[in-house]
Amino acid sequence: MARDTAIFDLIEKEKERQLHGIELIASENFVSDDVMNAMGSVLTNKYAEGLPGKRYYGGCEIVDQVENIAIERLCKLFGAEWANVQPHSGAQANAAVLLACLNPGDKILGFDLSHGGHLTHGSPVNFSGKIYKPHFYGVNKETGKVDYEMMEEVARREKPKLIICGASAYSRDWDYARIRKIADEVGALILADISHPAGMIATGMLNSPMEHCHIVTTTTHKTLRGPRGGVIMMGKNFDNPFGLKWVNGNPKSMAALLDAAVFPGTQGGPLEHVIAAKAVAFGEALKPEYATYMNQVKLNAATLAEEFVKRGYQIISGGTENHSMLIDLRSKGVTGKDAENALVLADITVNKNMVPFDTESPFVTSGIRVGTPAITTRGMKENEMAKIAELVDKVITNIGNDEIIQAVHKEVKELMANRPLFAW
Ligand code: DSN
Repeated sequence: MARDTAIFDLIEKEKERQLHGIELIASENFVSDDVMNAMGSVLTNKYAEGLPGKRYYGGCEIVDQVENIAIERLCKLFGAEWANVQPHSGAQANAAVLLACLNPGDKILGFDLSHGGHLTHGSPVNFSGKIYKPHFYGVNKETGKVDYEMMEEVARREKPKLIICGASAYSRDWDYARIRKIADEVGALILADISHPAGMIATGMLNSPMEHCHIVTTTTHKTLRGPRGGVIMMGKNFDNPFGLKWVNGNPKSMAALLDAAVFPGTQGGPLEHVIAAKAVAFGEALKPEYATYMNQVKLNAATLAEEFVKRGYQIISGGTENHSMLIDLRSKGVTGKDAENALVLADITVNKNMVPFDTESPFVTSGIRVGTPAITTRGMKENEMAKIAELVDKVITNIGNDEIIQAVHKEVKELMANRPLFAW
C-alpha cells in the first residue's frame, strides 16, 4: 500500500515543530520511545469490552495481562487499593465518576473554571454543569489561593453530594484533610482531580489525596508523561454510599459502580494499545530517575516564576509549588490572546488563560499559563530559566515588532538545537 504522504508529511512537520520550539504549555509533555511504541502497536486491533477476566470478546488473554499490569503499577505508584485504567481521557474519567456518584439534578461543588478549575467540574457549557446542579468556590482575591472558608460556606448552604477539588491552572498544593472535614460535615463525597500535579503527588512532592478523598482521577499525559488518557483510583474501596442503582441492580461497592460507569456507562471498547502505553509510563514513573525528573520540573518552575517576577510580571498567588504558574498580564497592558499569538511567531508555545476575577472573555483572557514539564523532559535545568523568561518577556513587550520577534525566534532555534525530545 502506498504511504499516505498527506498525513505522514504532516506528522513529520509536527515533529519538527516540537523539536525546534520551546514548549511551555503546562499540560503537555514528551513521551519516551517505549510509550510511543506501545501506543503504535497491534493492540489497537483488539476489542476488549469488559474488564480483565470478564470480557465480552474472545482472544483477550493477552490484553488482560497488559491491563492487569497497568492497574497493578498505577496502584503501586499512588498507594491506591483500586483503579480503572480504561477512561479515554480525564474528561471521560470525570464523567464516569459523576455518573457513578450522582443522579441527574444532584448538586456538585467545584472549583470555578475562571479561577483555575476545569470544564468537567461543573461548567455550564459541559455535561457536568448541564446534567448536575453546579455550585462553585474560588480563590481569595488577596492571596490568589483556594478560599476554603468559601468552600465550607457554600457546602454548608447547598449540601452538595459531591465536592470536586483539583485544577487546570493553580500553582499551589491542596489541603485534602480540610476538604474531607467539610465533606464529612455535609455528607458529600470528594473527587480529587489531580490531572496536573499527578507526577508530583506520585513522587511525594505534594500532598496525596488518597487518604482523604473518596475518588481520585487523573490524566496520564501531563506530569505523568504517559499517553493521552485518563484513570480512576480509590485509596480504599467503600460501600455504594447513596444506594445508587445501576441498570441490573444495586452494586454493593463503589468499585463496582465506577467500573460500570466507565463501561458500559460512558464508554465502549477500551483502547488496549493506550492502556499498554499507560502501563509503560507507570513503570517509568516508578523508577528513581522519574523522581529526579519531577524534582527538576519543580525547581525549574520555581526558578522561572522568580525570573518572571524579576521582570515585573505578576504571578497569581505570588509563586508556584508545582509545575505551573498563571501570569497576569494586565500590568503589561497585554491580553493573553495577543501574548499567545506573538509567542507562537517565535516558536514559544503557551496558552492564554483566564486569571481570577478576569474581565476579559475566555477567548481573549488577561493571562497566560506556563509550565515546565515539557522543557524539563528536553533536558533543561534552572540555569536556562532566566533565558526563557528573557525571551518570553522580549516578545510580550514587543508585540508587533517583527524584527525583534524574528531575533527571538533565532535564539529559540539555537537554544533548542540538538536536544532530543526525550532527554531523561
Ligand atoms: N486542557 C487541559 C489543560 O490544558 O489543562 C485540561 O483539560
